[in-house]
Amino acid sequence: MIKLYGVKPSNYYSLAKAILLEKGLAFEEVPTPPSQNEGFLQKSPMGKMPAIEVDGVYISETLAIASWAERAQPEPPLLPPVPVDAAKVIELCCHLKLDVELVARRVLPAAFFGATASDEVLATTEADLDKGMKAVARLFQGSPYAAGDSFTIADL
Ligand SMILES: N[C@@H](CCC(=O)N[C@@H](CS)C(=O)NCC(=O)O)C(=O)O
Repeated sequence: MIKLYGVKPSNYYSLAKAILLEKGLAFEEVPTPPSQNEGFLQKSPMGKMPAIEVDGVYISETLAIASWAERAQPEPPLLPPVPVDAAKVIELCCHLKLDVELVARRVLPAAFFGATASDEVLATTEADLDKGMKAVARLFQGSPYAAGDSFTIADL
């Protein structure tokens, strides 16, 4: 049985869970907060969630989990069959993760948890986010790689 480590408020945990659900793979959720404890670092080397366990092997990073799931359970596909199209879906995922989500994350504590962000952090985040959103918008123009006829990892 596949095990999914992490906790529900995490968007990345939800992403891994959605992949497993879409694939119809049976799994057990093991509530585990992110941690720098040795035990968790063996599952996820940065101490981040999610991680999954497959036959005693731990996999962290949601794109790695998606890559494993696509091969372990090809149906329903979450990547297009044509290699260049599959690469474009992954490209879109990378820009969403690295240039939008990871940038916006800088100000999440201020947005949701009562922390304060300096004017400098707010200004650089806004500028970087604008750039990231424009990059994603370019990839979306006329693109079948997300919000198209077939459901892909980029939709998730
Ligand atoms: N690149 C990672 C990101 C995972 C991630 O950032 N997880 C957050 C929760 S949403 C986390 O565990 N944060 C705790 C920490 O950074 O120590 C992935 O795609 O799985």
